[in-house]
Amino acid sequence: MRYYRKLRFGVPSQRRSWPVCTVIPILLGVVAILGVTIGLLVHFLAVGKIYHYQGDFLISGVTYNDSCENAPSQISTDLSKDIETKMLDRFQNSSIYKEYINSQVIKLLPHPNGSSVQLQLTFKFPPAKRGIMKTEIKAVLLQMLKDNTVSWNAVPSSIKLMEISKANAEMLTNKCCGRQLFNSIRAGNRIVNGKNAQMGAWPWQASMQWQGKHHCGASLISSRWLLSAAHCFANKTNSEDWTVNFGTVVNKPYMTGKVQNIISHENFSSPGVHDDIALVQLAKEVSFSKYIRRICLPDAKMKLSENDSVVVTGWGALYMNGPLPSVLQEAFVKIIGNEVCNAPNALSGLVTDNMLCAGFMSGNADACQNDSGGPLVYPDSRKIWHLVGIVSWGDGCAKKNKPGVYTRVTAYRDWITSKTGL
Ligand code: 4AZ
Repeated sequence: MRYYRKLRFGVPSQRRSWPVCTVIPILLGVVAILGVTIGLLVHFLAVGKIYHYQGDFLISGVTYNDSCENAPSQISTDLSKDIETKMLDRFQNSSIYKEYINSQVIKLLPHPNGSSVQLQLTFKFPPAKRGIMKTEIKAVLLQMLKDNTVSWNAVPSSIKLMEISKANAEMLTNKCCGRQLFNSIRAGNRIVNGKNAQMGAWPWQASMQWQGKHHCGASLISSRWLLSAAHCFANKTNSEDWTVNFGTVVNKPYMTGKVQNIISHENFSSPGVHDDIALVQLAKEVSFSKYIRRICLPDAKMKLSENDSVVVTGWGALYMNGPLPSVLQEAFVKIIGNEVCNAPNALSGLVTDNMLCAGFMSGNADACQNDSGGPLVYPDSRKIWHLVGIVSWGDGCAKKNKPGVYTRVTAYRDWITSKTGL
């Protein structure tokens, strides 16, 4: 009887213990599924993802030709700048201003009856909004074109918009000159007093390596040619001793190239450092990528003004007779007029019209040993970069009243064409 009772009570008591070891895993399972579902929902509905678009529209009657591979003409720059300014203003004042990241004109190409304008746009929004966003972006662009049918001869009905991958968005600008991977300009002054460059920030910068060691800088100006300083090659004329490295970390290049030919300026003379310019021809064409791109050559007539902001980059000494960095350094410096630079307490008449000075009269930031041959670059109104100087010489590095001296590239524009056809 006692046994029976135990059995009778045993059954329900067993039932009561069943949920403890089974319900917990089930509960955990349900919580996990709920968690994943909520996670997915949040991801789909709330977490922003970056989306890239390519846009195109037509301009009637006027032929523009800016394939972006060479420096744009003033007329192309003016139109592109106007389109970029109005596009930015339109998106920032639209209902999708929070999703807008940036937009730019890539190319202006000749087209039967006029020109075609190629745009690239970037937005950030949750995947659920993909359909509506495309419609809204197109509507904003359409309205912009309707408002500019007269000023640009834009054909609103021609607007096309296509979502593209991140890789394709980067590829749109790979062949362009003077385009950084990210067009972010960070002010910085600490090269002497430079700071580490970001990957892809200065994709035309090359390291000229002599017998496998960094010796000078150079700038990629086409798939086959680099521009550097003649004094880098003065006692090192054999092209087989030289290799060209591209990348941000000097001894970890993205790519290495062999040198076929070095053309130093015929009139280069070492003591006074006149005509300190040289062309380096690669044995093989480089293929442009997001990290390896060319710099735009300035028009021979381009004028710089005193105090214009420019950037010098290189793997040169961190101070006079100091160590070399492994990460590319960048320094934001200012153009200094030749008259100021030639003052008796400064470089006392040694700076010719074919040279330019950049830096600060107070010292601060400057190029130094082994930066020679490297680029001094200037951003135009659209942040497209132009090679205005080649690091050439100086009295020490970042010394008070002794700014860096650069070969003035505009003065050699025709010499470059005569040797390369560029
Ligand atoms: C050099 O020795 C050198 N401060 C290059 C640039 C400057 C000074 C020296 C400019 O190659």
